[in-house]
Amino acid sequence: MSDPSSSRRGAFIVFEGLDRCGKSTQVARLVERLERKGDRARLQKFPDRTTAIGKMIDAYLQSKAEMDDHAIHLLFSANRWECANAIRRDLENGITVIADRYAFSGIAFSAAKGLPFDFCLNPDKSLPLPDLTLYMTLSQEEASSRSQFGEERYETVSMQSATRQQFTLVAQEVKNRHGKERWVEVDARGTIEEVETRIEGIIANLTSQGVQGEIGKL
Ligand code: T5A
Ligand code: NA
Repeated sequence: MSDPSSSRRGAFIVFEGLDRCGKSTQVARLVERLERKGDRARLQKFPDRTTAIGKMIDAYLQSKAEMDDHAIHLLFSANRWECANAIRRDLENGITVIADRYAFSGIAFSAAKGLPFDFCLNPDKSLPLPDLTLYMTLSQEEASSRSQFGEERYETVSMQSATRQQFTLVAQEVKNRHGKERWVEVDARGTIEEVETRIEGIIANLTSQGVQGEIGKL
């Protein structure tokens, strides 16, 4: 008899949300928790500021470099493409990949600056499709009160508010094209532990059992 678990692969789980909503905190705790349990998991941060492209993005975000809006948009996407093969390989090898932001940030932030939505969407098409995206929601008042808000380029109230509107369109696009079950909102209010418990409830099955079937395409 064939082992049904052999056809399972790792889950690709993405965390999204506006700046300072607590993504990195939750992603780090999740990966640690999985590893403590003995599961294989890997954190993938976007932008990945360690690559050559990532260093250009970092300089832009810190306002140490200026760039055309289209050009920086394509660099954010290129930064995902340079990581795409490693993500696929890990998923196929049964590793859970947890991403701190992904293409959805790319679309929402660039569209918020006024670039056409379709232009923002196109460069990321065919990237690995997340099995689940957790969109963390927090009011602007609460996000702005968290430490270091305002240090990087997009951390202004007007930019965050425009991005919040674009994320609504991105969510609709994902649900229409890939199914409602792939995009779930998480209330990011409350203590770190309270948010963690909410997240655990949502992803428990995905991380413990893996996923059956091919990796989809964005
Ligand atoms: N971007 C990104 C694009 O324009 N295009 C793209 O394609 C991509 C991928 C950098 C910017 O790049 C843009 C979006 C961004 O503007 P980043 O590197 O993810 O993206 O940004 P960071 O500055 O690292 O992260 P964020 O600002 O988004 O913060 P997080 O990760 O949401 O929040 P976190 O966990 O660092 O927490 C923020 C603070 O709050 C505290 C933490 O201790 C920390 O001090 N905190 C809490 N406080 C109270 N209660 C809780 N529950 C808390 N949880 C965390
Ligand atoms: Na972060």
